Amino acid sequence: MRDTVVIGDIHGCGEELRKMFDRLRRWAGESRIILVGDLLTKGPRPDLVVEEILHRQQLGWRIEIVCGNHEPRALAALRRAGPDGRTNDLPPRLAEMVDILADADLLEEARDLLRASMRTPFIRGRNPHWTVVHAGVDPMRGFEKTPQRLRMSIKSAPAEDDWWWHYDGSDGLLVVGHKPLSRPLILRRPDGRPVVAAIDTGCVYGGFLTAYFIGADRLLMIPSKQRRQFNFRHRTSRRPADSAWRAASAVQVRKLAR
Ligand SMILES: [Mn+2]
Repeated sequence: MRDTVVIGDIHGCGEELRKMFDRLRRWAGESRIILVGDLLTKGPRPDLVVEEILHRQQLGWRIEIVCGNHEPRALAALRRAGPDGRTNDLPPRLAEMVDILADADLLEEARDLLRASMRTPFIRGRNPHWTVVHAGVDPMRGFEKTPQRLRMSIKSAPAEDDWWWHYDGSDGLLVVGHKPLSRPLILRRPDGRPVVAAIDTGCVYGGFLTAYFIGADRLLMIPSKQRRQFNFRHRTSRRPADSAWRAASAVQVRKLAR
């Protein structure tokens, strides 16, 4: 089966990524798999994330990585750590990531993956017209005029509307991660077509690792093995009355059969 499958923020959750890839085996040969960014930081198994991606690529899987806001940070830390993985002048969480990668002898491979992602600010396709980008767009400016820095990092303050309610839809379907939600959010146009798919479901905070199939308009969710944390904002803001979009109910977003 051919499709384009987008996987949300992994954040060092290697075991969950391995499960996801196992479940994607029947699509992998012909499909395009896009990781939405934020691969290695925060979580316990950045080494397994690197191994899994390389292993599947060696099997011929087409896996592409869009740059998240954590990619430049992680790459800078790896560069500073040098070939021996020195961590003395790094913040603790990045030092831990470097240590884990150094123990697994994957420093160079991790650097190569991050460098490749930095050359991929977003990925676009047709039928339907879609764009995968890490965080989103400034709805006032539209995709083209939103600076890349903001496309990688836009997030509403607690009292603000999330950007997706005010996005005008002119850049087609946007598939994004970055803001952890307790459930994936699919916004639909009045005719039912999807216009936003937000698929960071906080795997590293004990939520899920979520994949969205663009062609099939379906979700696949892998439960996290991480400790459940409740200190992240996990809901979208209320739908403003002037938004043209509706959040799809659970019935409207079908998951793939197991
Ligand atoms: Mn992010």
